[in-house]
Amino acid sequence: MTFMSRKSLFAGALAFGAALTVSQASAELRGWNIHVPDYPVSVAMDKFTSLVEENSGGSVTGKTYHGGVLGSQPDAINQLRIGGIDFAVFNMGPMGPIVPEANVVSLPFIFKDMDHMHRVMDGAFGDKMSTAMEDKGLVALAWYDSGARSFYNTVRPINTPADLDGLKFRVMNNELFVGMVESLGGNATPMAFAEVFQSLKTGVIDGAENNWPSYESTNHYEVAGYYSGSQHLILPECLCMSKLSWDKLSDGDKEIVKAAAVESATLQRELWAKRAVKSREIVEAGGITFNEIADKAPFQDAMAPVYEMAVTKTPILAEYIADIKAVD
Ligand code: BDP
Repeated sequence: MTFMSRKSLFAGALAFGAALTVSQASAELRGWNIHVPDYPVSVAMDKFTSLVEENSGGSVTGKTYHGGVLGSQPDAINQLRIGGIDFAVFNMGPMGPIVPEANVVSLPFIFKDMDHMHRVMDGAFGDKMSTAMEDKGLVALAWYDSGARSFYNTVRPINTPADLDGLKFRVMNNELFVGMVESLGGNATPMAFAEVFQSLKTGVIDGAENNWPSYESTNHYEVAGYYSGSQHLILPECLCMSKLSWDKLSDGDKEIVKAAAVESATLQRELWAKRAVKSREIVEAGGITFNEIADKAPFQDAMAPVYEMAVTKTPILAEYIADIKAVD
């Protein structure tokens, strides 16, 4: 064998190797996630992909890109719809601008507590929501937890709506959340999750709202030390797949993916409950000032215009609100 032919053989082998890598890479499902790798959502998403890989004998593989490296949530929802990413865990809050029916779970105080939210989402209502999402190119595989969101800020404890007066709060991308803060007398600005820490630090905003684990994992507690237990939003999160990616799976693989998603949600909910306790301990040890809100009625009463705005824009929400209220 001449030197030349050995060289071309080597080049051919390299090209073959590269082609293999490319086709393997394109077969791997890409997952978007906003959270740091040790967050309950992240650990559960890793469980999801490992179950899928194991149970499909490696014919379906996936990798989740944690920490929001694939972009902000509103962008990622659109990317998922066009198949730019294959799966993701989305908070249902920023889902409303794409799936108007989803706004029902973004109505403040709509759920009595986490257990009520589970009963609703795990029942017939969850299926209704999935259908509405599927019409928009999003296949809802399972529902994850994200606790209850409360207000926090750099200035003072919030005990009554009047305490929001003059304060500017970051909200997730949904006009309902702007309405929510403004109906309480504060100012609101939608902003990407990744920008909140710096904006709190530099005073671009005075506060935000989130659950204990996100308040802790983002270090927001280090710069906004007043956390007030308003618990105004209990938002489920969705492990979703792009309908375009879903439709490419065989029936057998669909079953495997769905079962893995449901199993990952069970793990996520267990991890969530533990992390909520741990995160609260961390931030309290870190010196934050926490206050319970003794009387939440003025906050709830102030939400009437938000409900009205939502129903006027999407009349079917009246029926959805009744569905949720009918679940004990
Ligand atoms: C967290 C949610 C995450 C949201 C984030 C936010 O898990 O999906 O992006 O809040 O406030 O609790 O943007």
